[in-house]
Amino acid sequence: MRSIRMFLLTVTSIVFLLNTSLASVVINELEQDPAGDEDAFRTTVTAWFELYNNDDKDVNIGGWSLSNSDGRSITLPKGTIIKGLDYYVQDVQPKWLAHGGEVLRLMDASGREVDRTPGLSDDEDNEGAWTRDPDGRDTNSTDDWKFLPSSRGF
Ligand SMILES: [Ca+2]
Ligand SMILES: [Ca+2]
Ligand SMILES: [Ca+2]
Repeated sequence: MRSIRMFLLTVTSIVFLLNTSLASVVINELEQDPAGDEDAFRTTVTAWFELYNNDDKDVNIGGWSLSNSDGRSITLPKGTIIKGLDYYVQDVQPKWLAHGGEVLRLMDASGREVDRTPGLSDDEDNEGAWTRDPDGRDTNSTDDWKFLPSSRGF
């Protein structure tokens, strides 16, 4: 019995490791609360997030989707390519990213979750943004993330 359990544990670990190593594209940065009043009439404030490709090969992220902590999601247009070791920025409606405790999730075209952020909060109304530091760092730890001056698209 014990050896079967050990075997299953090992298989589970290997599958987990394979899954994590396959996820070359990660959510890399979030600007939840840019400078400016999101609630102003005809506000021009734009929230955004940035993806980063940890692999040196291009990845087709068309049909991939992102879900916010409200359960709303957006789908990236068909044919969207993120180049190797490069960035992809997507603007979203003001407050689409919650200012408090946002958990953003990234799903591939088959709906499989490939990345998620820890709960991140930004209500400073300035250019500070949460980012992986260095870019793309993914050890499944909150220590991967730092609140730094935004680096949109780089
Ligand atoms: Ca900010
Ligand atoms: Ca703001
Ligand atoms: Ca950046």
